[in-house]
Order: sequence, then structure tokens, then C-alpha cells
Amino acid sequence: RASAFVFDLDGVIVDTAKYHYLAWKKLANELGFEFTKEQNELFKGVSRKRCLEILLDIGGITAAQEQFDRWMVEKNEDYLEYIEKMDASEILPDVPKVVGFLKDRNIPIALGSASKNARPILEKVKLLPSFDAIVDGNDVSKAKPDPEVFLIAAQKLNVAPENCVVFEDAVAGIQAANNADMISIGIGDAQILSEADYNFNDFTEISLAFLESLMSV
Ligand code: B16
Ligand code: MG
Repeated sequence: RASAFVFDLDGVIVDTAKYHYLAWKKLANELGFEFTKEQNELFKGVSRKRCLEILLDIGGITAAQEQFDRWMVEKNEDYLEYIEKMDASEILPDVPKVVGFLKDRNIPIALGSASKNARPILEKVKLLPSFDAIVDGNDVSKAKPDPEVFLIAAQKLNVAPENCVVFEDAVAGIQAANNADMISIGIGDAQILSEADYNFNDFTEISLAFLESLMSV
């Protein structure tokens, strides 16, 4: 029976993928090649370092470590300029409804994100106080689909992994939740996220009765 919920950040709580895209695209263009929205799909749930490796692969570019690190910093600085302007209006539809429902019932909730910018983003959209635990890119050594990020979240909430429900929008994230023995809920395209235990296009499709049912089975 579910007794805790873990939320991914990007693509679940806010749509920061569009800002990641603009920042990566700017770098690609500077380096003399195109970076498409389709290619950006490969970047979802993937660490910043891995994203740059994929980007340079697309452009057929090899770089020394120092140059690689400078590009990572440059991309992040551009990304942070977008984050700076975020506010609560960027929270995805019905996320506050679900978070509020869980809080009202004293159900612990955690964040389980690959992003090293998770805390400032949650602060910007005023959701930081709602979370009982935050596990982000600064806390993990193994990226999704490794279950580490979600297992640390369960540990912080003091709940057994099999009693945790994970909301995820990335294939690697659903796999990480499954690898952690948690109940996985795919948010987005059900065909892409076919490995999830349950699928919804977004939170407007998730009824409170459904959440109740997870907590009573
Ligand atoms: P940062 P999530 C992930 O967040 C994003 O989906 C992914 O596109 C990004 O590269 C990664 O965070 C790292 O982000 O550069 O801010 O550390 O979906 O796991 O919340
Ligand atoms: Mg995500």
C-alpha cells in the first residue's frame, strides 16, 4: 500500500525542458550545428554531463576536459537566466491539487530529480516548503535508470521502497522507479512510458479517488 509519493521535477512539476532546450540549442549554434526539439527528447532525465556528451556527439565534436567543463558552465549560466524569471504560474496544471491532497492527509512527499538546480527552481515556484525531502543531482552518484535517487528519497522519508509511488516523465525515470521496486506512474505519452505501472497524460487526469485507491490496496 502506498504511504509516500516521490515527484520528478522537470516534466512533472514544471516544464523546464523548454529552457534546457534553448540553452543547449544556443551552445550548439555557437559551435556551428543545429539541435532540434526531437533531439532534446534524449536529454530528459539525463544528467548535465551526459547531455553535453550527447550534444557534442551530435555535432561531431571532441573536446579536452577543460573546454568540456567550460561549456557545461556556459550552458548552465544560460539556463539559470531562464530559471531566474520563473514563478508559481509555471507549475504544471493540477500539480498543486495533488500536492495539497497529499499534504492534507499528512502523506510524506519527496523530490527525486537529476537536476542540480532543483532547489532554486522549487523555491522560485514556491513549492519548496511542501516537500519533506529533496534528493537531486547533487546527492547521487548514479544516474537514472539506476534507482539510487529514489532509494535515497525513500530512506529520507523513512518509508519502504515498495510503499512509494513515483511520478516520472522520462523512460529512464520510470525504469529507475521500477528498479527501486516502487509503484511507477508515467506522466506523458503512454506509448513512450509503456513500462510504467500506470499512465496519465498529465495531472489533470489523476483523480483523488485514484490516489486514495493506491493508498488502500
Ligand atoms: P541540471 P529531472 C533533469 O531533471 C532533466 O530532465 C534533464 O534534462 C537535465 O539535464 C537534468 O535534470 C540535469 O539538470 O543541468 O539542472 O543539473 O527530470 O530529473 O527533474
Ligand atoms: Mg523529468
